[in-house]
Amino acid sequence: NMLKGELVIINTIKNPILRGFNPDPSIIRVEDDYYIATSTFEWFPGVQIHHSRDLVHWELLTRPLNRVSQLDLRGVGASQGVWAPCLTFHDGVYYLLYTVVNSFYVKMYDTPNFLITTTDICGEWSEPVYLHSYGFDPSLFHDDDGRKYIVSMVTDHRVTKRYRGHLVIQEYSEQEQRIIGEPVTIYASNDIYLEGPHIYKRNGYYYLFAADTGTGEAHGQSILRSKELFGPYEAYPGNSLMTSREHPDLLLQKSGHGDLVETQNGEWYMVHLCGRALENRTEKGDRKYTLGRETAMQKVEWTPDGWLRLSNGTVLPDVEVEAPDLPPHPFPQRPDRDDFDSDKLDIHFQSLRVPLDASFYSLTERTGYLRLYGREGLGSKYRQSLIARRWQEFKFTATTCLEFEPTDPKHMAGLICLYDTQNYYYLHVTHDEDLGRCISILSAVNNVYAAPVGYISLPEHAARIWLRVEVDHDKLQFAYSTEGENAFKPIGPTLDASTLSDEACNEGWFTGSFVGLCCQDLTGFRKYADFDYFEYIEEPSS
Ligand code: 6LW
Repeated sequence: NMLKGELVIINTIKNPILRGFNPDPSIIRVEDDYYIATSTFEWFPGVQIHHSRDLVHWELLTRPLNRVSQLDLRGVGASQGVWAPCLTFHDGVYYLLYTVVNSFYVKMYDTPNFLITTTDICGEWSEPVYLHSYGFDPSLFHDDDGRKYIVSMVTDHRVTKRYRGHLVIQEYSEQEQRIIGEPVTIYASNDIYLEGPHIYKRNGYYYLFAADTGTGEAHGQSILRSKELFGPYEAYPGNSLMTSREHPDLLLQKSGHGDLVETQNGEWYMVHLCGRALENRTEKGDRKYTLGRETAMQKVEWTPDGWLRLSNGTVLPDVEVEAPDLPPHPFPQRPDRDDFDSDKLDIHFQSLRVPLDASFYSLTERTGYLRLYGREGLGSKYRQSLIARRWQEFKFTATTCLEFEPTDPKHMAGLICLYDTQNYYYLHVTHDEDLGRCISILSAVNNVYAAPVGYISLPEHAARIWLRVEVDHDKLQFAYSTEGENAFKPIGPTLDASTLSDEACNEGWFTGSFVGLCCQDLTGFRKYADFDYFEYIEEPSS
């Protein structure tokens, strides 16, 4: 870092650049602007797009799949939904390809792939064009002659019994809005499994850039090349050009699933997914990743013989990476507290599978409050009244204050830490036949439910109840107050936050943990809760 008078200019990229659940990054540059798209699975709106002008500072800009006509995830399971977007830009048009996984547990995976376009990345995107259901991780390549090709990863065992997965390429007709080419296999191997493919053309070579060896701790990034688009592709000597698989001590584990970008000044960078384990270890082991898979960036360079390598001269991803020669472009700091004064929900919130039903929430019925009308239970894969944001650091505190007058045990509202429909810790206000209005914790660990403190009655005069959660690595502690923000007292035991992780959750393993607000009313009488604010304060890890 350089010190210039009072102003500190940060000229280092600090990884991960997109913290918390932000996997499968795909990057483009459009003149001086950089955009990264990441996967969102069962969370709505679909696909996160972050923006930067210096590769150091990033801001969440938009989520393109924001209408039910484009994306309706009702019924999809945990970690299904939107996988691995591919963002490209050509002749003034932004193209986004993605998979919507409906089932992934049978031999015939149901993985329809779609394409949407726009000329304004922050504006409305088109309705989806259906491509095929032939595998996943589709990527669009715009060849110099104007033809377009889609390369995807195919795992259908009916097609080839010999391979766990292979990569196929097919021509796409923009005019006809459909695939027109027969699939041609451009990579197949029984040893190294490739996915998340992208094709680039440079100095007479087609490069096939793909993730290798799954998305866990053995993950890596491979590169192959050919003079012909349809191959044969020759592999980079030594295989993975980046991996942390032999180095469980590195901060950035699971590194792979990369995409490349060239700056205005001819420097090259690779974005890739990574994971930070709850505990740093020197040997491999059963480690948990509560923050899910995140996005990092490395500096790369082309060798004289036309291969790509990390600029640090190794295959290991760095935490601190030399920033490009671009003017610093920081974004304004976001407030920690959302007072719900706007008539729109803050961009950091997402809902499950579909948008909140307009008739089941309001930011205007009571000024300065989020009113959530109770809806389906937390196990529902259909219409929940729930908004949440990602955990982005190992240590954070989230606080809310609500007003809620439940009159039935099936009325609940409160503060939730959750991974999916089977894994959460829920501090909530509810009604008990003996105690009246009361507070309790519901915990779900792989569908096994517990109420670690039972029901604690709340004083009748207390209209406002403050709820708080403090997470510190694998420790999760709830607290509440009926006397204002300075009178919190812990409630319940310290809970095990590591159960909310990719590794611990049985149904899904691709997302990451969230914290948020929700309300249930199974009686159908639309009991509502008024939330005055939501505050999320994290402690950056070193
Ligand atoms: C992604 C694919 C993968 O689409 O995980 O393990 C999927 N492989 O590349 C979700 O991130």
